[in-house]
Amino acid sequence: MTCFEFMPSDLRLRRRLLSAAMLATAVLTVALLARPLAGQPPEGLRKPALTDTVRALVYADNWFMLYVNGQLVAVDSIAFIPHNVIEVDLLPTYPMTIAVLAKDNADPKTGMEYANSNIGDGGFILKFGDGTVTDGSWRARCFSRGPIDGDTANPRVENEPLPDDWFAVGFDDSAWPVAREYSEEEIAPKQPYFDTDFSGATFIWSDDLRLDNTVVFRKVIESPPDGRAWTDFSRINEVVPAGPARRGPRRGGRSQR
Ligand SMILES: [Ca+2]
Ligand SMILES: [Ca+2]
Repeated sequence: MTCFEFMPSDLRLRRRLLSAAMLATAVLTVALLARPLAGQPPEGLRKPALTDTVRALVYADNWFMLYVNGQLVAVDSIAFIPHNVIEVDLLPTYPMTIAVLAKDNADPKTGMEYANSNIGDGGFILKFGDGTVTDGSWRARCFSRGPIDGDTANPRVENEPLPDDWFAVGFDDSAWPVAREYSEEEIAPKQPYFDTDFSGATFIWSDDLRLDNTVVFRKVIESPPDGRAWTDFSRINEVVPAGPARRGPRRGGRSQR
């Protein structure tokens, strides 16, 4: 016989309902605590290694700056010549939004180079270690062109300001034209390009290789082109990484990163 049997029936019913509600609340609380909430970083995320990175190869005629997922990750260290290849390592996160500001060498007032004696050509090519490459599916929008009509005797330029957020992940480029593909013969790249493996990638620019001097390229890579399950380390600073205990300074005084 329980104490409930001495109580009025409606009171016993309320007590039982209250007990059931408390038990259900406890079970739900335990269940919620036992699994990570949506949007929280996974527990035990290991520290990334260089093997988790993709190598980015970029050749621009003449200069570029590269944003990945809204972050500036590379700037061509040589503004004009010699033509060079920039290589950097990236931790990939997908979808991956790539945005590039590319510039041909051109006087902003004439669109010409070499003391306004010549109209130079542009050109851009990119290849990532995950299989990402430039091709005609990229967006390409020209923001500075000249000399208009190729008129070198009376050179004029047309400039448009860049949108403030041209490199942002959520920037709407859907109304932009797609890039035009160019052959190696049309671009005539210099030796550093041939010393680098750009196989599978295609040179791109906007419609006029000679007169379009400042071009923004954008592309969203929805998933790894190589199909590899790349680990997303974008939230590594929100968790304590799993891994061996941190060691003290090595001989020579340099501490482990
Ligand atoms: Ca030009
Ligand atoms: Ca050039």
